[in-house]
Parts: sequence; C-alpha cells; structure tokens
Amino acid sequence: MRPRKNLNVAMIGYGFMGRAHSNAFHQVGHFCECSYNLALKVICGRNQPQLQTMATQWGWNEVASDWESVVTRKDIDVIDICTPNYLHTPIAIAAAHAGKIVLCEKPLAVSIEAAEQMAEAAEKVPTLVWFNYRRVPAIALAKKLIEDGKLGQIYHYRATYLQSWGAEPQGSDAWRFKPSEAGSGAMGDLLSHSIDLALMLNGPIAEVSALMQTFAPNREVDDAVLMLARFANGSVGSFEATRYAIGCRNRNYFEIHGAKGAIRFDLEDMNRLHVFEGGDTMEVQGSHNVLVTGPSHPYTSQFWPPGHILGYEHTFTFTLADFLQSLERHEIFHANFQDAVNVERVMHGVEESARMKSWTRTTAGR
Ligand code: NAI
Ligand code: SOE
Repeated sequence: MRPRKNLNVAMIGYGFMGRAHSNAFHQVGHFCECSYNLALKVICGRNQPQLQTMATQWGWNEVASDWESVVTRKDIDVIDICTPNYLHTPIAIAAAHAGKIVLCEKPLAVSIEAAEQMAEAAEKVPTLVWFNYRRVPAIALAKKLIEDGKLGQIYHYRATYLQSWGAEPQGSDAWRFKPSEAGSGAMGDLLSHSIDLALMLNGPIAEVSALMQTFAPNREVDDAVLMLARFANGSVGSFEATRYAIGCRNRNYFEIHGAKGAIRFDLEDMNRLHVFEGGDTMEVQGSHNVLVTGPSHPYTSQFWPPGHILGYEHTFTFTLADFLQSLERHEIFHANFQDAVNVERVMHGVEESARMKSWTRTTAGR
C-alpha cells in the first residue's frame, strides 16, 4: 500500500450536516480505497461551548469562531461548508481565491447570480457539492441500467420529495424560513435534490412550468413547489417537493418509464430498486424488487456482506470516496460547482415560471 498524502480539513458550521460530514471524513479511509489521510484540523462556528462539545465528540483538533481567518490559513487544504445557504457564497469564493479545495452543501447559493460567481471563482480548484443522493447504491444502479439501455428511450420522469415538518418547524430550523438566509423554501431545500438526480439520470431540462405555494400565514418562502418539465431527450417530467406532505418523513422518490422498462426508487426504503423489464413473457411480467447490497452492486462491496443493509450516512462517505479518487487521478468529479449551477438554472426557471404563470426555457446542462 502506497503511503497516503495528508489533507487538512476545516469545516464551517457544525449542525446536522456538520455531523454527517464529520462521520464521512472519519469513515472514508477505513472503508474505501483512499490515497489521502484526512486530518480534522479546525471546526468553525459561533457558539463556543456547543462548538467545543462537537469538536470533542467528533475528533476535531481545534475550534475557531470566524470563517474569514480559517479559509486563508496556510495549513488548511480543504474547506467544507456546512452553513445556512446564504453563507455558501462568501465562504466558497474566499476559499477558492485562497486556492483551497472547496466542498459545499446544497443548494449551491441563494440565487443564480451568486451560484455563477461561485463557479467562476472556483474554476481552478477542485469542488464538490454534497448532492449525496447520487451515491445511494440503488440510484447508482439506476444510472447504470439507464446507461446500459435497459429502459430504452425514456418517456416519463416522475419525482416527488415529500416531507411533513413545515407546519411544525423547530427553533434550529429558523434560517430555513428566511428568504435572506435560505433563498427559497421547499424548492432549494428539496426540489434541488430531485432536479440534480433528474439531470444526472435523464439529462438536461429544456423548459419548465411551475407553481409555488406557501401555506403558513406570513411565511416568505415556498412550502410546496410543483414543476412540469420537458427534457432535451424528448421525455416529460413531473416534480413535486413539499414540507406539508403529512405522513411523509423524507420520501425522496422517483420513477422512470422507458420504451423497454421502468424503475422506481424511494429513499424511505433506500436499499431497494424496483425494476420492470419489458423483455419477460407476459405471464411473468412484473416489477422485481432488487435488494441493492451486492455482491456486484455499486459501492456495497466496500461495506458489509450482501443483505447487510446500508444507511443515509453511507451516501456521504461514498461521495467523499469518489471525490478523493477523482482528486488523486486528476479527473473531474460530479457533482461539482458547475453541476450545481445547472440545478440553480432550473430553479431560476421555476421561479420565473411561477411568477409569470407561463412555460420558461432553462439553460441547464449547456
Ligand atoms: P443546521 O442549522 O443544523 O446547521 C447550520 C450550522 O451553521 C450551525 O452549526 C450554525 O451554527 C452554523 N452557522 C451559521 N452561521 C454561521 C457563521 N456565520 N459562521 C459559522 N457557522 C455558522 O443546518 P444543516 O441542516 O446542517 O444545513 C446546513 C447546510 O446543509 C444547508 O445548506 C442545507 O441546505 C444543507 N443540507 C444538506 C443536506 C443534504 O442532504 N445534502 C441535508 C441537510 C442540510
Ligand atoms: C430538510 O429537512 C433536509 O434536511 C434538507 O435540508 C436536505 O437537503 C434533505 O436531504 C433532507 O431534508
């Protein structure tokens, strides 16, 4: 085994994603082939007692209170941004200007302009956007089946991202309801994931027609968003993202129908992919329910034996593993800032369409 190179990491923000990423930084070298040693050097946040507790619990060496000084530190190689959305832009731009590798949470920014500025600033540095669902093994298998032509020409793409907590937000989620800090509501938070998956699985979206709805009185971000889409490949899509789907915790769902077959995925049952192959004789035709845990499935060989299921946290570990492999090989990693700009372009189209009550062309994927 070749000696690993060291990368010193600084993380800004230490909430939900701070924990998910810390876990991935620890696990990646144990489970995945990895040419790097990640040193958890500095964690940055504003509430010092909470930050110290987090640092102790997750093994961060130091704590810091202002991100401006952290991003220019000479002993830091990687900046990982886990803050509310509006802070992604200044932190990423400063980090890119300082020549750092930049990892950033989704949605990339609170506006298309800000997202484009980030991509421009980071043109010369490696970037990663944590669209982690790309690395759910069942979704990676879906991509492979589509690329292998198992579905044939795609006709329909249908996606929903359903959560139910919009009527009862927690205090710590306050930023998610402020336009200045979140940019948008269900759209940036949830629809962004569905759009990213759709662009990855089914290619560019040419035009959209959308509506956005707010149910809570005096709330200034969307609680729900619906989008119809025409894809460049001639297929049509329907998308729905909401924080008011009572009874649904985190139902990131899609189904795709092609000329030869169909697939269906639900994050709430994330180890499975439902596959329909039209080639079977009529008497035995039907979806089969594939338990995507190996032996030849994407990613799973790096974890447990077949049937020993994987969870949400593994998607972050696999994202990081692929990124580090791309870094070592000097290859372009996806999803990077430019991929996330494409998502922002579709979301910009959604906002325009909802405002104008008309179809809007997007420039995603160009
Ligand atoms: P959170 O509210 O749990 O944590 C946000 C963190 O940012 C807190 O630690 C807060 O103290 C810190 N923060 C705020 N202002 C700061 C400043 N000026 N300097 C340093 N730290 C500051 O939020 P959560 O859920 O972790 O979300 C963070 C980002 O991750 C958001 O962009 C969100 O959209 C994204 N996210 C992505 C997920 C995914 O599936 N990829 C899942 C959940 C969130
Ligand atoms: C919101 O509840 C949230 O945590 C989003 O911020 C994430 O992006 C999504 O993956 C899960 O739900």
